[in-house]
Parts: sequence; C-alpha cells; structure tokens
Amino acid sequence: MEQKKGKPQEEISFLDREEDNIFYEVHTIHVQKIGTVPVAKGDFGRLPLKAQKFIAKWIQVCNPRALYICDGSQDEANEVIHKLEERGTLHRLKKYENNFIARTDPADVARVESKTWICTDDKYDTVPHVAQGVPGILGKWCSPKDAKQYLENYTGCMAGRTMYVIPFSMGPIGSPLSKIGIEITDSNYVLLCMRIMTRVSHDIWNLLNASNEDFVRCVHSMGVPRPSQRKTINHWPCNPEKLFIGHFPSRKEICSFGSGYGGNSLLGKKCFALRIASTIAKEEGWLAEHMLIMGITNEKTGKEVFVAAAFPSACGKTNMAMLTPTLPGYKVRCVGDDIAWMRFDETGQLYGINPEAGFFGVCPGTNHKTNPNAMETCLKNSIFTNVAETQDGGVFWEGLEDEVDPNIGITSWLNQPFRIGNPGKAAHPNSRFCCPAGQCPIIHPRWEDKKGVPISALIFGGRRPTGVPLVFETFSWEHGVMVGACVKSEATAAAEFTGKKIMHDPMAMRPFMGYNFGKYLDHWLSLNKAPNKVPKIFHVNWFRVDEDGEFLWPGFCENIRVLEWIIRRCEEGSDDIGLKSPIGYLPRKGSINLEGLDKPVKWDELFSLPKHYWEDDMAESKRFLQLQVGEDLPEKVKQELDAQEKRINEELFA
Ligand code: OXD
Ligand code: MN
Repeated sequence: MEQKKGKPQEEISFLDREEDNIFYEVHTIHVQKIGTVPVAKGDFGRLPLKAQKFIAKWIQVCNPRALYICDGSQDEANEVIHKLEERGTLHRLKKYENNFIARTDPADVARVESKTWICTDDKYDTVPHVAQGVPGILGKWCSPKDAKQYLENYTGCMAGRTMYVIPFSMGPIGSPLSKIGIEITDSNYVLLCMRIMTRVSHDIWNLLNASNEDFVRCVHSMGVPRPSQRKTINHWPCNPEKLFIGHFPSRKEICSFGSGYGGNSLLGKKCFALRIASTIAKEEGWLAEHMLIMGITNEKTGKEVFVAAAFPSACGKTNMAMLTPTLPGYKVRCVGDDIAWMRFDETGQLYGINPEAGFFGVCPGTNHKTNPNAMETCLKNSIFTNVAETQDGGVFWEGLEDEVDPNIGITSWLNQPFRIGNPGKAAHPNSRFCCPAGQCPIIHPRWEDKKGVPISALIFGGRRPTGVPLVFETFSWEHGVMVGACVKSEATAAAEFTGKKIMHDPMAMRPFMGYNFGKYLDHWLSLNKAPNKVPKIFHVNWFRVDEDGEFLWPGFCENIRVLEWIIRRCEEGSDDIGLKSPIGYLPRKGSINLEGLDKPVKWDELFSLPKHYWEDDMAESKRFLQLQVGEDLPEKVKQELDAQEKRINEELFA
C-alpha cells in the first residue's frame, strides 16, 4: 500500500484492543500513555494477528512517531536511500552503480560480545556448569530479572523516529528449511542492509497467515529518542553506554539496543540465524552452524561435491567460499559464506541451505588477488561501512594499495585526508561490504534450492600459527565432534578484542551459541544414528608459519589443492592417500597436488606434529573443556580426548 509522503494514511488505535495489553513475562514496563500512531506506509489491520500483537506491543513501549511497514519493493529502497542521502548517513559512490558508503560513530564499529546475552530462566539452559571460580566463556547468561533493567531502556526509545517493520525470511521463501522473522527497527540503514542480507517481502505475511508457523521477533533500536541527549557523530545515532543485545529463546525474541552496526543490529544474521536458530535446531533435530557452503566440481568427471566449513570470525570464510581454483579442471561455486542450516533428509543425506541472501564481508585484505569474486559482487547495489573513499568516488581499504592510483586523494573512515603510505589505517579493520549474494559471479545456480544442497564433508579450521598441520581427517563423527570442540584461533577485529591472542572458539560458535555448549555437543553426537549417513569431518589450518614468521602455505585460491585431497578422501578407495597419525589421517607425502605453485612448499614442516606441542595442546584443550563445560561435557567427547591424548603420548611422531 503506497502512501504519499507526509500524509498518514491510517491511524492505529490501541485504546480498545484487548490483545494489545499483552506483556511478556519479563517486560513489566508500565506505559502510561497509550495513544495513536500514524501509519506512514502499509496496512496494519491486514497483517496476521500474531504480527499485529507483536508490533502493537512494541509501539506502546517505544513510542515511535510513525509506523512504516516494509514491502521489500525497489521503490521502498529508493525512498529510504534518498532520505539517508539527504541526511548524510549515506553517500553515493559515483564510481559504481548504486553503491553507497556509510561511516559510523567510531564508538560503534564491531560486535560487542561483552554485552550480548542469552536470557533464560534456568542458567544452565544457556551456559554449562563451569568449574568453581572459573569465568565461563561459552555463552553469556542473563537472568530475566536482570534483563528487565535493560529492557526498561526501550521505554520511549523511538520518540520522534519512525518504526520500520521488516518481514523477512531466512532461507528461500517457503523452503521447509527456512524460518521467518519480523524485525522492527528505528534505523533505516538497518532496513537497507536487511534488504540485502535477508529476503524481505510482502509474501511473508501471506506465509504467516497461511500456516501455523511462528516467527522470530527481532526488536532493534539505536537507543536515541528525539530530542537526542547524545551528540550524533557522522549522522550515526547510537547509544554505546546502554548497549544490550538480549536473546530470549523461549519466546523466540531478540532485543538489541544501542548499536546500529553489523551483527548487533542486522538481527537476521548472528542473533537469529545462529543463536536463536541453534536452539530451534536442537528442538527440531537439525544444525545451525557458523559455516560456509561451497560446491566443487571436477570438470573431468562432472562430479560436484558440496562441503560446509566452520571457521572463527576473520579466518577467511568469505574468501574460501568463492575461491578461484588455481588447479586446472576444477570449478568452485558459492552457496554461502557465513552460516549454514543443515538437516538430514529421510534417506539420511545431509542437506544444507544458506539462510542469508547477502554477504557482509570484511573489507581489509579483500582485493582482486585474494577474492576477485567478492570484488565483482560489490560493484553495484552495495553498502560499504567504515571504508575510505577515493577522490574519484571509489572505495579504498588496506589491501587495495596495488589497485588504486598511488597518488589519489583518499578520505579515511574517520573523515581525514589520507595518502597511501601514510601511517595509520585508511579503513577500520572491521569495515564491511554488504552486497547481494545473487550478484556473485560464481553464485551456485542451486543456492536458493528449497531442498538445499547435499553436503559430503564438514571442515573445521582456525588461525593456528604453530603446531597444527595444513589438513587432517578425523577418525569418526565422534572424533570430529571432539576436534570441533577444540577449535582455537587468533583473536578477531570483528568483535571488540585486540591483539593476537589464541582463543578457544569451539565449533567456531563461541560468540554465537544459543544454549548450553555441552548440550550442543550432545546434539551433534545424537545425529550419528540410522538412517543418517554422517559426513566425514576434516580440520584445516591455512595459517601455519615457519621460524621466521612466514606462512608455510600460500592459502587463498591455492586452498583448492587441499579441498581436492578432501574430496578424494570422501571417495571410495582413497586409503592410499591417507596416513594414520595420532590426531587423524594426514595426507601421504605427495598426495596433495603442488604443481605450479609459485614457491616450493616445505611439506615436512607443514605437516609435522611436534610431540611437545601436541602434548601441551591436548592437555590445554582437555583442561579448557573440563573447566568450561564441566559435567555437561558428553562422555563420548571425554573418551575421544583421552584416546587422543593416549595416542599422542604413545605413538611415534614424524
Ligand atoms: C562475521 C563474524 O561474520 O564476526 O561478521 O563472524
Ligand atoms: Mn561470521
């Protein structure tokens, strides 16, 4: 329903609607003034009743100036873009087609894990029984009572602002693997990014009307009602002092307050598709994982294999998902770069979908050498945040030095003049491109297949500078689950951490776990049952360095060589290319194709298993899991840890 600017078309009255008085258990804010709100766009009365109730409740709490029900159309995007350009939040990049740049308040640049909570009545639904005195790092629990103080900040938080209602699907609309969400937000930057990252459509209302399906309730506010008490920087309202990101799995609700950026505010991504979805997946018997999905075709045989791979943030999932193979005869196509939802079908085959519709990738380090496909994907219809701008209306970030004129004038993400070679950073290390996945030159033709794609192998990995070989195959599903639980990686700029500390990031899910990690491991283990044919599980490490700190493996597009080995290991009759070691099967020397590499590879160093390193590593991982997961650690994982420790102690090392 189109609406002429400035003329409210409909007014919702709350005064006599009984259902509007519903408040959730933890939300006992008393709203004194229940009035009317103009509807700037959409037909509130025709929304499914359950959606009306949800929206009405939050209108009462947040007190917006107007309601805008999004329909996902291009006209809508144009209208909002125009508004944001006028205001200065978005700036058009004249070098490209329909590309924009936004700069945030420098206080709002990354996911804020310290203020991200899961709220459940029972603490141990969310976090494992950690050892006494040990600060738990696997999940952050907040009692509903404590959540109340944060939720009170929502009272009147949208005063003077428009409340946008965004109906969206995670996954292809109507797929049995997909789920529906509704995000309400007072940020139209969030609306534009959600349109790229999820499937926003009017059809969602029909789907909700036609089924009993529930939806995930996503509530976002920048936390800056008008008149604003806080100085707005870069036309980017935010309220870092009151930041709170709360997840309420029991009622499938996410409440995010105070930040406008990335995973904090695009609630379909980490909050819904990982934290809330992992709790739904456990209930329904499937997996919601921090994994890319890619298809690799051997052009000689025509056979295609799909793999899903989990890496902690900033390990290059996006680069891997769309790599350009350097090995002749292989074709890679991308299904997803960050999140996979996977389910065994009735024949026991695992199928996966990418629940997202766009890429929200880290810019620094991305260039035509490391990821030409990502560079092509974001040439149009994309939003860049916290990158630098060249004077000819292009983008710049660290890693693009060889792709722009070295003398060109640049404006840094902090709005300062910058020249290549200057000290400091032109772009923020967590600056991002947000672009439609469908524009990727190698997007898989089946990326929106409602059944998903059949997954043949699962891969875990991390940034491990020492000790961990390029690739190994685990002995069994159970061993693979243990290896996944032991994933570690260097810290990332995607969250608020700094430095190069190696952090545990079990299953690459540490910041994204929606429930007790011990129960999550139980859930994984429980999937190895008839008729399920569980895929093989591998571990890779692109980041091992030699004594001089030089990478031992070229990485990026050369990773196809490792993927080729993995694919061959998934075929019958590949015993001869694997070599049993205490930690799994390593590639037999020469079984990875190294032909045509620029630099010779030091195979022995790349695959060595220093005994002391592995003794310490196993002891440390075991201690970590004992302390952090405690009595919730599944017996089978304990057995796998013990067995591996024994193999390491007893067996000879190369
Ligand atoms: C991301 C992450 O994908 O932090 O943004 O993992
Ligand atoms: Mn991620």
